Amino acid sequence: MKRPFLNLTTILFMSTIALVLVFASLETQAYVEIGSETAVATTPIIFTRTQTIGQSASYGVALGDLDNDNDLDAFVANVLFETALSNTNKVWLNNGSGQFTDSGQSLGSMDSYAVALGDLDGDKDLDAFVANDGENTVWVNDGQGNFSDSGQKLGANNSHTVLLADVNQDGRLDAYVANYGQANVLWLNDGTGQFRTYP
Ligand SMILES: [Ca+2]
Ligand SMILES: [Ca+2]
Ligand SMILES: [Ca+2]
Ligand SMILES: [Ca+2]
Repeated sequence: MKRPFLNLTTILFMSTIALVLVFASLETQAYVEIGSETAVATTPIIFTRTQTIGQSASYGVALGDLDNDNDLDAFVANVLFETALSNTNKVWLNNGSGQFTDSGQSLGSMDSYAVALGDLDGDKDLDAFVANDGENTVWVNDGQGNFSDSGQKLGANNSHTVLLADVNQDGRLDAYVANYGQANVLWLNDGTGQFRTYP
């Protein structure tokens, strides 16, 4: 009787070899992909200095489209450092290519350490909550990047930073203010940009 060309042992041996080759292929492919990611990750990221912006003692900055022209502008929080420097906060407008010009506004005269941008009054433009050494202030945007003082004087602490988030899930941005050497304060927004402490 003629023996089959491939017996069971041969088939098992060849299957094992095939599996080894498949896994070797997968491993090689994975190595190449990981190698590619490594190559991307090690590509140097180079920043180029293009512009000096203002000459104040600045402690904080937030970026957002303040004048609704689809580019990111800057709201800068300043403190009084030397008499030659202004401590008023500044709004710098982007020309769309990353070049900033002074909007000409001088917003407040307190020592400001931080600013957070968000639509605090629900009219679709970005307003500003400024953390000061003293009372915190809220600045309302007219939609063109021009800000006016809401008149609120929130707390009297040495506030160093502020974050905006809807902490009580009512659809309105609230403010978490971090104070230096004093208790931090949570301010709840009534939806019109008016804040009260919690609870
Ligand atoms: Ca803009
Ligand atoms: Ca607004
Ligand atoms: Ca507004
Ligand atoms: Ca809220």
